[in-house]
Amino acid sequence: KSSEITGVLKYVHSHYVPGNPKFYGIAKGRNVIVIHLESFQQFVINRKIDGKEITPFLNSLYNSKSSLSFSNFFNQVGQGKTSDAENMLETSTFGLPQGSLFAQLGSDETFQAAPDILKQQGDYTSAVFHGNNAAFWNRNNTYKNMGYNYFYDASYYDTTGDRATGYGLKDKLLFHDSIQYLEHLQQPFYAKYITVTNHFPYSLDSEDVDKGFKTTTTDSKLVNNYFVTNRYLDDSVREFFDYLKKSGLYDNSVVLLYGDHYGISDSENPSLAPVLDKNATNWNDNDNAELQRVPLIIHIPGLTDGGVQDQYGGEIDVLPTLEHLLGIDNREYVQFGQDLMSPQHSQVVAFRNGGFVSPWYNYINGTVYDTKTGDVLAQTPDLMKTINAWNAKVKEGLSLSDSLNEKNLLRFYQPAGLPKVNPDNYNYVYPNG
Ligand code: GP9
Ligand code: MN
Repeated sequence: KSSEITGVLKYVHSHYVPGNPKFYGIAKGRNVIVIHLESFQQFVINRKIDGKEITPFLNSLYNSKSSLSFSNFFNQVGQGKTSDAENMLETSTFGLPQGSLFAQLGSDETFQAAPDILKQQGDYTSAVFHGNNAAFWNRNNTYKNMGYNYFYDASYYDTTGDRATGYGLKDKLLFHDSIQYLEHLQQPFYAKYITVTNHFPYSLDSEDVDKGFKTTTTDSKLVNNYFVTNRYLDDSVREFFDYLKKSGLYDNSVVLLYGDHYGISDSENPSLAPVLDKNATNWNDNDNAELQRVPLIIHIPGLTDGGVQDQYGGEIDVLPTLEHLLGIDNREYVQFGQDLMSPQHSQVVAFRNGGFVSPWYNYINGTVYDTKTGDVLAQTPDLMKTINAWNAKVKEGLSLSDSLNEKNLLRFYQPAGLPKVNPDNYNYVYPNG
């Protein structure tokens, strides 16, 4: 047992990169607000339909000099979808090769997770706000093992009639109706909002459709409707920011927004292609891989020299990046990602199925593509020396993360200042549930 955790520690310690001194600690002590943008993809950012922006507010955050925004940031989820994204952001370990880690292991797992790290290192109080039932993705159990203080699920809100869609309370209502709970949180807090309205099948009540917005007319109803719920999500976030500014919370907070995974599936991508000015003929695996980009925007009010960052990275890298912005030393923690702002950060981004993308080559289902041109490359011995080395590194990370999680190896390793979370310390109440 102890020998297995030793192997993991050896990997993560040699993989660790120090923060960028220019950004280390710039958000120390601030509230952290995470906004999980359901099914929201990068191609929507700054895109216009008939000359009009789809998501003007999110674009303004993305383009702001007060944000660190990432143009080559990829989702890395597997079958656990939303829950895999959450797991990567909370722990900087990968989801499982099959199924959802939350569902399969979340009830008994030892985590080194963001809510507990921030509690131990910065006296943070933590909460999740979500308009669906607590048991979905086994969140009710998993969050206790992550050290979340509070979980405001659907039972805290009126979700009757047209106040909810398929996955729960509409986003505008989630942001609005949760203010009463947010205002009671002790500062600094770590608060996560998991939105739901921009979820497949992207249906919206007519009262929520922005009448001034005209969507696409592709042959895919799904694609056309996707942009309509994108706009609704954009409005929801804008309204929440209005509140943050009015209440004064804005100035002493960091707001981190990210898309969890694709909204348009591979099979619909050819219908999407013309909207992206791409050619749908000969559409291939590499085109689908390139569309796995999702936004990551770390908005830090007061920052004046942020802006769009072009380095490659993925969801596994968010926690180390955030820790360094908050001035938290993560050297002794078991994390598979690296600070995106560190010049030493690796730009080879693993997918859960073992493929990877990078600024130079994409390796998808055994085929090597030139990232810039999309051309299939001949697998010469010279090229394959590089590809095989990266492939081995990617596989090593995934398989060590899997053995860490599947064998619950963090039971055997508590670094100084981070004692094991006791889930019995957390008791979530579900008032109307
Ligand atoms: C449900 C929501 C959706 O509560 O988070 O999860 P997904 O279907 O995207 O995995
Ligand atoms: Mn999701």
